[in-house]
Amino acid sequence: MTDPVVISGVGVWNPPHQISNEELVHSYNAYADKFNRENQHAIEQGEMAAMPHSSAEFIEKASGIKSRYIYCKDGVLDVERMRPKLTERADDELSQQAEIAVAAAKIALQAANKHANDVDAVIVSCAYTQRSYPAIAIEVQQELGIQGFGFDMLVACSAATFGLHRAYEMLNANTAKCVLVINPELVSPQVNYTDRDSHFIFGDVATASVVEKASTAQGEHQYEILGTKALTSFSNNIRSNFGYITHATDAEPYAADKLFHQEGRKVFKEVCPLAAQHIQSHLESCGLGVADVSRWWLHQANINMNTLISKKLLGREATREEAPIVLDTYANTASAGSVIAFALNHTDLTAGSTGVLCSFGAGYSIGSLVLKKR
Ligand code: CO8
Repeated sequence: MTDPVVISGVGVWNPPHQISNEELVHSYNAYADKFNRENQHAIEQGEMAAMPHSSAEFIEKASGIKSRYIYCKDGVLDVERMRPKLTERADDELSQQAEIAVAAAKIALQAANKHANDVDAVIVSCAYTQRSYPAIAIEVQQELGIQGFGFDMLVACSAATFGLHRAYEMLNANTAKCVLVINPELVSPQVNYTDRDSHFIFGDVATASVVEKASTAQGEHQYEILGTKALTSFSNNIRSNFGYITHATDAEPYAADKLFHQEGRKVFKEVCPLAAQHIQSHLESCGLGVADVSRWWLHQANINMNTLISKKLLGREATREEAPIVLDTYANTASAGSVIAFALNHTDLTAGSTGVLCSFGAGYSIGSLVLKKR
């Protein structure tokens, strides 16, 4: 008898603070005015460009984002700082990223009806880890009291789906019995809040999923993984040059190129067709077609991208029930977006219903899972 791999529980941990578009735009515009005043002479001489104003209406129309959660609001809206003000923690204190990972893991374990001692592997997979070693996953393992092993993975926008892929393979290879895949997306420290093109895009969150064999699963809502598919194709259109090499190059470690930056239009044009093709061929390889899919848990970078991808797949716009959007409250949460969409919109499907969970973005990277409700 086959014993399929299932996602048996999923959890979302929301940070304590929120920032609306209006608040963000107010502080950005005050920063721009200050910059323009301080550089008035050079701007008038044509030696530098004036900073244009941002607009809450533009942000909502161009992205679907209205608000975002933030781990630490202190400092972000301060025109003298324009970045969160976090306190450095001592080596013997729980790191910020492990703290939010543990919070999400506890919610997922409860949903899966599991205890930490049922778990034997931890994957922390996200866009950034706050240090290289010891791995955040091992710190989480220690904090939760898990026996076994843990490791970190970085795949930007597709970190969550690629992490779930690895868990699926570990279960099928019998190298683990119950895997926690955690996505602590603490991205606000990498946002350039003085950049009009990207200051509004991101929010913080942590998500977690429990992956195990159906024979051990006790969660109320279980989803069998029918198949996984990954694709990467190198692109510089979404990039951050922050890294340890800067210590040796004498470059400014926090210059604009060391933070998130992108060619948003190019990303939009190039990634949408890639993602639609990828999903179509993944469904075919599982012996399914788009008409068999009841729900699309798509990456949450931009509402217009999701509309275009669903139009390419379905020949019409998907309804919000078919393809849920969480961008309005969460913004882009790097790899966690499709997992949030899944976590908040999976309990109502009936047994046998099929759904697609798919991420797309930086790398470029695309990762999908075809799921069936048990
Ligand atoms: N306010 C007002 N006007 C603005 C603003 C603003 N904030 N920004 C731009 N404009 C203006 C522009 O100047 C332009 O004016 P004009 O027409 O006069 O030149 C006009 O608005 C249109 O500008 P764009 O063409 O740039 O606007 P778009 O409609 O393309 O929207 C988006 C911009 C929203 C960025 C859009 O291109 C987009 O979402 N593209 C896809 C981006 C994407 O998916 N990126 C992936 C993100 S990466 C990721 O998901 C994870 C990465 C790792 C995590 C990183 C964490 C920090």
